[in-house]
Amino acid sequence: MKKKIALTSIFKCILLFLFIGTTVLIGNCSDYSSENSTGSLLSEPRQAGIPENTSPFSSIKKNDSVFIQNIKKHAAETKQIIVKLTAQTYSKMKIQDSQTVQAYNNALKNLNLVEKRVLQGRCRVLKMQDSNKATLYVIKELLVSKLFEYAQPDYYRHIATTPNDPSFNQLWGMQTINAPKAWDLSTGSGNVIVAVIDTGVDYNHPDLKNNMWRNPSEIAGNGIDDDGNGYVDDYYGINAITKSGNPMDDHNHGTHCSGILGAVGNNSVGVVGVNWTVHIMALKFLDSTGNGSDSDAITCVDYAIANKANVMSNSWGGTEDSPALQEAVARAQTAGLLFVVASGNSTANIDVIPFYPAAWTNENIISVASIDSNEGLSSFSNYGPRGVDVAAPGSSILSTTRNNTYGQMSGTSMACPHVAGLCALYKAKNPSVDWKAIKDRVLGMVKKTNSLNGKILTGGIINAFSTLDDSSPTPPPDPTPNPDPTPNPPAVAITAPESYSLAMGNVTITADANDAAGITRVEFFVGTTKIGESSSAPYTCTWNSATAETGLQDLTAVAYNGNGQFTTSGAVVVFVFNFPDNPIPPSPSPDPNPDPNPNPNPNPGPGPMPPFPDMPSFPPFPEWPY
Ligand SMILES: [Ca+2]
Ligand SMILES: [Ca+2]
Ligand SMILES: [Ca+2]
Repeated sequence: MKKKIALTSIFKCILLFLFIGTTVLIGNCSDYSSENSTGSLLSEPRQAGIPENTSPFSSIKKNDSVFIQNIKKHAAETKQIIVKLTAQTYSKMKIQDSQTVQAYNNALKNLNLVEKRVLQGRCRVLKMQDSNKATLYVIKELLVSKLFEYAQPDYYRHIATTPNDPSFNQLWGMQTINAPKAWDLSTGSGNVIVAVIDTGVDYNHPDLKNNMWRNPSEIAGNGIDDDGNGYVDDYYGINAITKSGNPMDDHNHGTHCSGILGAVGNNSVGVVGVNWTVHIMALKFLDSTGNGSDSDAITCVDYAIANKANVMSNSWGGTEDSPALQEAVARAQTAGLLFVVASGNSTANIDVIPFYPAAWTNENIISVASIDSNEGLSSFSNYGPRGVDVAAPGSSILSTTRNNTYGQMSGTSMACPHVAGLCALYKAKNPSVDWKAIKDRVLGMVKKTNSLNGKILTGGIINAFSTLDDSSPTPPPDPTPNPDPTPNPPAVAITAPESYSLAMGNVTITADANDAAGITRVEFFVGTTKIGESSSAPYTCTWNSATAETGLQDLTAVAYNGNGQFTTSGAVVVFVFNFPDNPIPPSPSPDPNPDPNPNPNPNPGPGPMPPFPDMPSFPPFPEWPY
C-alpha cells in the first residue's frame, strides 16, 4: 500500500498554481481573480441544529475585519461552495424536521446562497448570489451554524497538458509501451467501459464514433429523459456544466485523451488507441478553457458509477484539497471502479507539493507520470516515490482532435489515458478481474528504468504486452520497491479534524504514522508553532484553538523514525473562530418548559437584521498570469 505524504499550505498551493497548467489551448483564467469582501450576517442566532452556547454571532461584527484580513490572502475564490451536512442535520432534513429545514433555509437566505445541486454523500452545492462576497467568509458563516460537517470552496480543476514540442516522432508511444505485441493477445472489447472525465468528446469523430458508449436505457434525440436519470438524451454521456445530455467537446483535450485510449483500430483511418475496441463514456465537466469545478467533477464520477463504467480516465487536477471530491473517489472504489489520474505538469514531487486527485491515498487511484521518447521523465512531469505509481508516454502524442482532425499534445494528461487504456485492455482479456487485480497487474508488470528508479513508486513504464501475457506471473511485491541508497522516511497523515471544518475551543488532532524502522515521535504544528507531541499510537494532541489567530490555520504533523529521518504531513486547513478579546457570551439556558404543542408554522423570527456598514474593502487581486 502506498503512502503519500504532503507538505503544503494553501499559501504554497496558490503560489504553485502560478507554475501549473500551461497549455496550448487554455485561455485566460479570469475565474481566479478575487474580489472585495463585504460582511453579511446570519440574523437568527439560535435555530434548530445549532447547539446552545456556540452561537457567536453577536461578536462577529467587531472581528470581521480581523477575519477578512486573514483570509484575503487566500485568493482561490469561487462563487460556489460544497457543504456536507452533519449526520444529525441530514437525518432531520430527511424527515422534514421543520426547525432544521428552517435553520438551513435561513442560513442560505441570510448568506444570499441558493442550493444548486444535491450530491451523493450528504453533500450539496450552494451558489453564491452576491459576487461581492468572499467565498471563504461565507464558508466561515456556514460553519458557525453547526449544520455542516465541512464547507469547502467548489474549487476549479484544470487540464494537465503543456505546449507541444513538434520535434518528436509522433508515433513512438504505442511502441514504447509494447502495445503492438500486446495486440496479438487482445485488441479490446466493447464490454469494457472507460469514462473519460474531461472537456467532452467529439463523438462524431470517424476514429471514435464506433467506440463510443451508448446509454442502453436512453433513446437518442427524442427529447425525452427515457431512463429518468435527470438528463435528456444522455446517449454518449453528459455535460455536467449545463446538466445536459450532450457531452460534445468544445476544447479538444477530451477528444485527444479518448483517441489515446480508444481510437478505432484497423479502420484505415487516422490513429489507433491502446484499445482498438472499447466503449468510451463521455463525461464533460471541463469547459472550453480547460477549467471545471469540483462539484461538476463529482457529478461525473457519480454518473460513471451509476452507469457501470469500469475505469475512469482523469487528465486534470489542482493543488487544493477537496474532501467532497475525494469522497466521490472513495464511492467509485466501493463500486469497483479504477480512478486513473494525471500526476500534473509542474516538475514537482507531489509527495511534498500535492496535486489532487493524484496525491490522495485512495487505493483505487493510479497516478501517472509522463515520459518522453527517450524513456526519461518528461521535463514537465510531476513525480513522487509514494504518490505517483507508473509512467507512460506523454510528450508529443498524436491523437484525435475535434471535427475529424488529428493533432499533437503533451502532458501527464496524455500519459494518463495510456494507462487507463491498458487497464481496459487487461479487463477485456480477463473479464472477471476486479479493480484491485487490474491495478496490481499493471503496476506489477512495468518495465523498470534507471531514470525512474526512486522517482515513482514502481520505478517503471507500463508494459502492455507483459501485462496481457499470462505466461509471465505477476512478480510478488518488491520488498524494496524504492532501492534508494537512503531508507524511506516515515509516512504520516493527519486523520482528524477534517479539512474545511470549524475549530473552536479544544480540538483533538490525530495522526496516522508508520515506518519500517519504527516511529519514535510525532510532533504537531499549527502554522509554524509546535503545539505538542506524542510518542505512541494513536498519535494525538489537544490544541486549544483559542490561542490561535482567527481565520484559516494549517495543521501539520511531523513524524520521526528510528533512523532520525522525518516527514511532514499534508496540511489540514481549519477555520479558527475564537475571539479571546471578545469572548462569546453564553446563550440563555434552554427553556425549562418547552411548549408541548409547538406551532407547526413557527414565526420565522425577527426579519433580517439591518445592514451593517460596509466591511473594509481590499484592492482586487491581480489576474492570474496566464
Ligand atoms: Ca436520461
Ligand atoms: Ca431520450
Ligand atoms: Ca483508426
